[in-house]
Order: sequence, then C-alpha cells, then structure tokens
Amino acid sequence: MKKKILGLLACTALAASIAVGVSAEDDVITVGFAQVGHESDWRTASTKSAQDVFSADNGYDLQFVDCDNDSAVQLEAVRNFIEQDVDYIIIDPIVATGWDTVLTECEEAGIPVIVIDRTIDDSDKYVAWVGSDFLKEGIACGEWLKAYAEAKGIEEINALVIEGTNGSSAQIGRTDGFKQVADENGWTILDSQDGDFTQAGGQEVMESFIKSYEGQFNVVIAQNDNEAYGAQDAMKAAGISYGPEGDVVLVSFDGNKPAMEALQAGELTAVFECNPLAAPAVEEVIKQLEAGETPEKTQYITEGWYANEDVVTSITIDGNEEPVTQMTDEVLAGRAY
Ligand code: GYE
Repeated sequence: MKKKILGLLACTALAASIAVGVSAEDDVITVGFAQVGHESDWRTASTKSAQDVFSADNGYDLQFVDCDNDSAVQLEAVRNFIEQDVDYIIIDPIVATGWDTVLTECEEAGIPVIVIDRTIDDSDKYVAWVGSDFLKEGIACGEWLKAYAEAKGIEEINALVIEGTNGSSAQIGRTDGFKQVADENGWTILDSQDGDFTQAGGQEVMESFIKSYEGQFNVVIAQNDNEAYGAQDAMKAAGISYGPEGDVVLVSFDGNKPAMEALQAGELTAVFECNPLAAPAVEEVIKQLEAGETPEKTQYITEGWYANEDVVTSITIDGNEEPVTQMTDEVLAGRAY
C-alpha cells in the first residue's frame, strides 16, 4: 500500500528508520485492472502488455479481472478493487456509458482511476485516459477507400459493416468515422450489424449478410481483425472472392501480426491499425502520480494505415497528410505484436 507510506518515505532520518521496519512487500504498488474480456487478438496483446509492465519484478501486484464482455461484472470488479483498497484502478470500459456512480465511489475512496483503450463518455472522474482515436480510424478507412476506389476505377461503393461490440467507444468511433466519409461521397451502406469483435460473430454476421445481399456488395468493413477472419470464412464458403485480387474489398481494424500477414498475402485489402500496447504509457501516468505530478488527461497512442498494394500512398485527415504503408516483408518483420 505504497500511498500510505509515501509520506514516511519522503521524510527525515527518523522516518527512514521507521521505513526500515516496513517489509519489502509494502513498497509494492497494487494495481487493479478491469479488462474487457478475451474476445480478440488485440485484447490478448493488451492483456499481455499490462501483465509484462505491471509484473512483480517491476514492483507491482496486478489484480487482473477478465470481465468477459459483461458490464455488470466490470462494475463489480471495480467495486471489489475499492474494497481491497488497491493503489490504482485501470479500467478498459466495455461500454462508454454508465460510469459516473462507480467512478464517484473510486474518487471518494481516494483511488485514482486510469482509463485505457476505450473511452468513458459520461464521467470525467478519472485521472487520465490512454488509447486510440477511433473516430479518426473510421475516417482513415473511409478516406483510403475513396482514394482506392478512384485509383481502381470502382464507381459505386455498396458496403457492409461488421461492427464491434455495440456501445463500445471503439465501435461508435469507427462506425461514425466511416459513415461520415460514406455520406460525403454518396456511398451506400447496405447494412451494419454487431459482430461483437469476435471471429464467430464476424462469421455469423457475414453469413446473414450473404443471405440478404449476395451480389449486391463490393466492400466489407470488419471493425476488427477477428471479425475479418470470420468474414473470410463465410465468403470462402459462399464462393465469394475478396482482397485486392477479388470482387470484394475487405478491410479490418487493429492490425495484429496475423492480420498484417493476411494483408501481405492478399487476404485483406487494407488494415487500419489500433495499437494495444498502452500499458507502458499507463505506467508513466502512475509514476507521475507517485511523484506528485499531474499527468496529461488525454493521451493518444500513435497508429498507422496499411494496404496490400501501393496504389494509395497517403490520405488526408483533418488537413494532415498521413502515409499509407504497403505491407512488405520488411514492414512485417518490424511489427511488435
Ligand atoms: O479493436 C478489438 C477489441 O477496444 C480497440 O476491442 C479495442 C477493440 C479492438 O476486442 O479487437
């Protein structure tokens, strides 16, 4: 329970002699992490990143709860952390709303909350958020598709969207960002359904899309890699070709290594990265708090845009030109996750 002995450690020789009597265990920082679940490769990488950073060797006691995509379980996990009087609470919010009451309880208990990855949209009672700009990811996808369609002579866009878990900020941002560009360009979004960020969900949604819209669509937007794998299976089974050589443009978000390999192999047309390695930035926040400093409240992790071909090499978002990187052996070799 570091926060309770911080004052002592900061003091005089007398305090130092008291601190000598404090066992090594008391220096350990206890961190409770209410993780979304284990639905995707991205999530596995996020969990591993937190376990690596908040390890016993690094001086932490990580209390990890896999909330299995259940908001009630996640609220309960946070309340249990309060009960245990942990030093810090990390929340990756399954959904963006419904947080103010429990965050008020954390505040009253004097436990700083750090939000990671997905955002909380109905409360500001947390010290920092570290994650990705999901709206920008959706816009990037749309801007890339616009440039790609122009370069390839694709005149009409009839898109199907396999959404992530509805109500999560990742789903909301990616949906809104893509829709914004679709509306600007008069594209048709034939349908948009929740695949829950899982491979099974992606496959199920794609199978039902094929039943309803076979022959009518030329773009499938999967809001994460795993849903894209499910969509591939469904399209393969129905004899529908996809990827840069196929009839359907298939894109995903996240860009974990298997997806980047699939991208290079022509099984995906483009990938909009979302970086799961936020834990080092969260540790920085904790170090700043330990030092009595005030961390930046909103911290974005950098990410990039990738394609199988080099027909589109950059896109412009909010007036800024951003590169689109062609997936090659070299780029693949440099990927950290
Ligand atoms: O895209 C998906 C995961 O919140 C950004 O959650 C994250 C999303 C990610 O299940 O794969």
